[in-house]
Amino acid sequence: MHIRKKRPWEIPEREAVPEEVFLNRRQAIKKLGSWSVGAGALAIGADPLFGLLSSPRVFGLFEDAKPIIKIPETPTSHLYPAIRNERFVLGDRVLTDEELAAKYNNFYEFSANKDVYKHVGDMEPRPWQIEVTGLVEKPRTFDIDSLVKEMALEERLYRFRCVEAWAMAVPWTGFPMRDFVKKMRPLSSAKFIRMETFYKKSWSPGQRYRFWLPWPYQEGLTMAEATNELAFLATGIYGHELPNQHGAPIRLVVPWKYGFKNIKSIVRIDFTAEAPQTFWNTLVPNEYDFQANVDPRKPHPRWSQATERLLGVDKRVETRLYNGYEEFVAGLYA
Ligand SMILES: Nc1nc2c(c(=O)[nH]1)N[C@H]1C(S)=C(S)[C@@H](COP(=O)(O)O)O[C@H]1N2
Ligand SMILES: [Mo]
Repeated sequence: MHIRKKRPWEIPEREAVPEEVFLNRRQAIKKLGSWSVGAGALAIGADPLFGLLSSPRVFGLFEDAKPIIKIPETPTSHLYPAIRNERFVLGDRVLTDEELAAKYNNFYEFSANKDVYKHVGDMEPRPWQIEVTGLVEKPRTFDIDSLVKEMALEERLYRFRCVEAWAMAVPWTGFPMRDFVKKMRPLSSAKFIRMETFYKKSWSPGQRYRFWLPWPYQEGLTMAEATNELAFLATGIYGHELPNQHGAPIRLVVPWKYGFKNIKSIVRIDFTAEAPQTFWNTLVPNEYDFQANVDPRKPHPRWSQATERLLGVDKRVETRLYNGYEEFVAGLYA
């Protein structure tokens, strides 16, 4: 095990701040909130005033007395942070600020704008089950915490590139999709893996009001892609469990593909013989194909993909083929 310096986002998790306390102390919080901006990553919960309260863990900046980052207290919380796998390094960029990543999301179930974090409050990441169906030896339903206990968690730093031409770099915690596929013993007839997000209108303004969209969100990979070393099922980010806006309690991370392939809040994993439908391909087939590999030479019909804007950085950088993961995945597409 490596001994390393504490990273800025590894601030100890602080205890809770129930909403009514915040509402009562709205003015004080506003002051603390602006003070926190100057203090960078320092958590508002670090104030001893708030240290007495408990669960769920909440930290970061506050807006209108609402936490931006809310971490559930769960039976597997003690497994975070996990040991970093040093094979995956960023190389050409630094990690994105945690709060920036938590405020600039795509999650159509909650919002079509970059204010997802304001609308995820009704979603409950526990209890949570993941149904594994289709062409496997033994279909099975996992409780999220038993699944996490069965897999070996690790941390990986990955670049991440949205099709909208912004990019970030974050530390994910989770396990290789390959390990999960092996555990399920797919039949030889299984050629694809289809994944599905929750369909629950009481949580999701998108599913209530944009009811004509092809819910639930679904995505897919070929079996070769799903068993590539890079394909990752993330249950955490920045050294703790995923907050809702990042796809709690489990989401896909395939860093050589555009962001929309990285399906969030998975409830079903289905092994299939045929290529599955996907949410974005169903909606706009000429703009979002099944493969969706990052490729600077292939423009989106409405914009160039040659460069990208790094969140929190004032300049654009050149987009790399397969988002810079050529050595891992080029063989898949030869
Ligand atoms: N269920 C679901 N998963 C989703 C999306 C979505 O709208 N719904 N958006 C995708 C897109 S377009 C991107 S860029 C990433 C964003 O992940 P992040 O918000 O954690 O950065 O989530 C992907 N996964
Ligand atoms: Mo995206």
